[in-house]
Amino acid sequence: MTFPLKNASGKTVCGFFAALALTAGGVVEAKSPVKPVDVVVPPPVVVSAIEPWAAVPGATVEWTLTGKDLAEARVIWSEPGISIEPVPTPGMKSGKGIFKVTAPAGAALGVGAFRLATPRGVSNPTLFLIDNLPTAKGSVDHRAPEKAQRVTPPVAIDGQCEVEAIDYYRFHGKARQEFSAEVVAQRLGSSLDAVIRITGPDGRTLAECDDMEGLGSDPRLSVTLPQDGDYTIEVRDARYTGGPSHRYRLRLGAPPLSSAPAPLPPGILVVAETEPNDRIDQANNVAWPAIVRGSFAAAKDRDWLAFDVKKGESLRFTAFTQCFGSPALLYLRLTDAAGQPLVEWSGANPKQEPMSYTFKADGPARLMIEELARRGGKGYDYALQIERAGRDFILNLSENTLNLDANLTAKLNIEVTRRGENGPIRLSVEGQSGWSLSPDVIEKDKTSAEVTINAPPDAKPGPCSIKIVGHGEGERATTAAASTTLAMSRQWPSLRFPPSFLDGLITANVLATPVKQPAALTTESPKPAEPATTPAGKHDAK
Ligand SMILES: [Ca+2]
Ligand SMILES: [Ca+2]
Repeated sequence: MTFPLKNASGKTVCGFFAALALTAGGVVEAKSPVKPVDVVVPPPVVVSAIEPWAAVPGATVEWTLTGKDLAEARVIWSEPGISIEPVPTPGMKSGKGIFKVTAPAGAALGVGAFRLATPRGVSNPTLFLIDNLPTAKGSVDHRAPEKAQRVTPPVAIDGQCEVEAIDYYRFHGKARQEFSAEVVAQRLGSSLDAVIRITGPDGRTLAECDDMEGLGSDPRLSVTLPQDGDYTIEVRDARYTGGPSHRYRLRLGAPPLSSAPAPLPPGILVVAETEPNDRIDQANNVAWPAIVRGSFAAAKDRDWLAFDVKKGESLRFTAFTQCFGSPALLYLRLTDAAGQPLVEWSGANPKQEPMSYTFKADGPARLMIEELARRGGKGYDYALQIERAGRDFILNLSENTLNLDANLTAKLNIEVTRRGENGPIRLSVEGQSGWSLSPDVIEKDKTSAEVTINAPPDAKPGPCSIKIVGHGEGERATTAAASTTLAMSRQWPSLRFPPSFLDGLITANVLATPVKQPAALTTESPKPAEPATTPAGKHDAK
């Protein structure tokens, strides 16, 4: 529900799915970077590299994972549903693992994720690409123009930028050939802020790109090759930084990855704008609450909507564009039936609150939607949520991976953004019975809380999925599942829009044989353990 949300590095993150699935959908700034929780048991399983960094639809590939404690690791969850099976490899060190990866033929290209578990705990989510291109391994000695790695597009290359270095690739191109290149790095959680440049056979620059709108800091370029000959692609970091956290996947010669809008959750009325609707008298009728999906197929497109409102009613209009890869920014103008402006809104500032308005009279209203700079074309898509602007709140969690300690507990912080709802918020754990939080209420007016999650004494060992839900009090009480965009921003500080399918998902792990954690992990003075006999299901949201 927080969306967009500033993360610790000041970039914007967006929880599309969760934002749409719940009543909340506002633009909110986090109060402050969340203080790391001192006593959470760190995930023992960490994946630092995947080679190749992609699964291929309809094919099986073999991944080599590099990381920490990968012995006995198995994949407990993947999105989309991909088979990732360990290949027993006698003699392999625990820092490496081989996995056989099979993606369904129809899997959509884009970012996927998985989690590993070992008998010692579960990992954070790890990101990879679903990609239909074959992979060529990056050379380690191609950091000078004369050492450019020879490649044959269409192909993808997994590489890593080093400090103050440029990676060079060379391919043979034909005159009038349409050619595109893109780097997928930031979108997979890499620290690399990639820049790409293509030079022709004569050494002249044909195109250069640092950040492509809608792709965060990842670049993409498309050119028509002017002549037959050898072309050179350069990849570097915008600040010339580098190292193991600066990995990338370079896609050459294939159509760019789709920036199609993410699929929407069921249960919300989704309507598509229909042309012609460029004039106010052609407005599409919309019954709200709804999400309107639209696109600016050509420059200067303009979409008008019409809907009924009552005097005193407050509506909120939340725009979604760049969080799903669209380069568009929206400009909105709410008018009365005659076209007299009531309020205007521009998406130029990502930190801006969504547009909301309290109507002063009954009657039909109109909404004009434009691209901010009147741009258009393929991929200039948007979604616009229209809902009642009520009193509500947004919860955001510091953790999305909880390895429970010997007391069957783990700690986490909850940030609360109150949008007119200042009362107490009761907390519950959904997905498993008998789990609870202590304290289980965020007090009136409080905007943060440190809580302990408690598994019941008979909790089944192993990983499980849970959600944390907040319940307001009073007549028009709202309920909201907690977002985990803060946790994802901590794991991937450069990732501008964490995958929406991960938002709100928490994996908790109960050790088969709980082991007391070393005291050094806590900075607090020893306290009696929380009773493991917290009444089961006391606040189970059912
Ligand atoms: Ca860049
Ligand atoms: Ca239109």
